Formats: sequence, C-alpha cells, structure tokens
Amino acid sequence: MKKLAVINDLSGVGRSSLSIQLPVISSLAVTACPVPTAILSSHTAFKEVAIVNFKDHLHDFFNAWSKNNFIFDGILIGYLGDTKEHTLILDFIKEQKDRNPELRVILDPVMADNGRLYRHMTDKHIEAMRSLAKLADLLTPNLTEAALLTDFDYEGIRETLNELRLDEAKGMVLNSLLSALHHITPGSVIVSGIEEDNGASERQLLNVLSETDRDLRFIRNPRTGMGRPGTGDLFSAIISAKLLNGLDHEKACRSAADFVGLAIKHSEELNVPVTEGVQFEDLLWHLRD
Ligand code: PXL
Repeated sequence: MKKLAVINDLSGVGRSSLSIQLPVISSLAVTACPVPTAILSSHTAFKEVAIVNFKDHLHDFFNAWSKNNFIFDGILIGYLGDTKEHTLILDFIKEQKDRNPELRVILDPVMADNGRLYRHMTDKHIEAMRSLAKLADLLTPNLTEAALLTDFDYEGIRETLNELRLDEAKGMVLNSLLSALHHITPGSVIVSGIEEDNGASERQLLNVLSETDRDLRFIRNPRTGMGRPGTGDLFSAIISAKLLNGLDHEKACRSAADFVGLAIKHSEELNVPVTEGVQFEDLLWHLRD
C-alpha cells in the first residue's frame, strides 16, 4: 500500500485540512501519515479560534521519522501557519527524494481565496510557498493563490475571464498565468475552482490543468452550490491518493472535481451551515470505483 505524508493543520471543527484529508485518503486505500503544522479549535473562518502552533516540534518529528528510515511514496502539503515550517519541510522533501527518486510532492499552497489572504497569512507566507513550489511535482493553487504566487492582478484576471466567452480567448489569458506558474515550479499545475459566470444557463467551475508550458486542459463541472471551507483540502487529498494509485493528472483531477461537486450539492440539500464545510462522510463510498 502506498504511503502519503500529509502535512497540514488539524482543525477540530469545520471539516478542513487533516480532518477531511485523512478519512478521504484512507478510503482510497492509501496510508495517510499526518504531520500537524498547527492545532486549531476550528478553521479560521469561525469567530473564536484557539491556535497551538506546532512549528517547534516539526524538527523533532521529522528527525524521528528520519532515524526510523521511513520512506514515503508521496508528500502532500497544505496549510502552514508559520514560515519557519517551510524550511523544515524543504529539508524533509530533499531527504525523502534521496531515499525515493519516485517520490511525488503535491503542494496545495493554502493561503487565500476570493482575492484575499486568510487570517494570519502574510507576504512572507507567499514567498515561503514559492520556495516549496521549486520542489513540487504538482501545484494546486486556486485562482487567488495562483495570482499571489505570480504577482498577477487577481481582480483583473477574474474580470477578464468573466467577460470572455470563447475558450480560445480564455486560454490566452490563462496561458500567461500558467506560464508564470511554470517559472516557479518544475511540476505540473492545476489552477482549481475558477468560477465561470458568463451568461451560460448553467454556472460552472473550471479547473485548468497544465503539465508543461503551453499545454492547457480545461476540466469543467457544474457549480453545485456555494464555496465552502475545506473543499480545496478535499480536492488535493483525492488527487494525491489517486495519483499514488496510478491515475494520470487529468483523471485524478476529474475524479476530485466530481466528488467535491457532489459533496457541495449534498451539503446544500441538507442545509449544512457553510462554516461546517462539506458533509462528505456518508459519500465516501462514491470514491471507491
Ligand atoms: O481549508 C483551508 C484552511 C485550512 N486550514 C485552516 C483554515 C483554512 C481556511 O479557512 O482556516 C486553519
């Protein structure tokens, strides 16, 4: 069975980060080995949040793993509360790459959404994510994170994409963004969850996959409801486990996008409050086909 180190925060309430990734990865028959970067009473969209930063323990944590000669097939990285963690994670990746040349590193640069940085995130986090991107095999930013990583104007791209009707024209705008992302990572890139609201009868979510410079694939799904916390974590966890199980980027991305859409629809139908994330627990069986 493949082994995936999952570096993300542990948030008690709201179905984000490790709380949603671990069960999803297990249900895809991949062993998930969590590395908590911070422990929070809930994700940060709730009003009151208690945070215990785990950065001072990461060194010992990775050191113990190293002394035990643990070898991983993949490393999935998400929310990092403190920029000191990035350096420790860089060292961990380098060591694992030496032990396993086939290692897959998936970096979800969790920092921002809807044009804004999350609470507690700063420009230093953006710079630190750029340094991790240099070692990633797959980078999965949302549109806000993609713009922040490349110094593009988020509102400008979003408005332009909304105005354009033809995929060819959208491709030209996205090509320059994806090209800039290929300059900061040697890996493939999926820009996830771009909302398309351009007069079509059905609102859509667009994921753009680019494996090499100048190669773009559009993967579209109906928009089944409002965005919710944790959906990016769900998306990256499914992609990571499916990649380790041998699927290609496009199939893994389609499968992750389908499941996220299903979970959002299900949560809306059941009137789950948006801050509680997506109700995925009773849908996990959909992943096993
Ligand atoms: O799902 C993204 C995420 C992860 N971790 C924490 C968050 C958020 C989004 O709000 O607050 C702690």
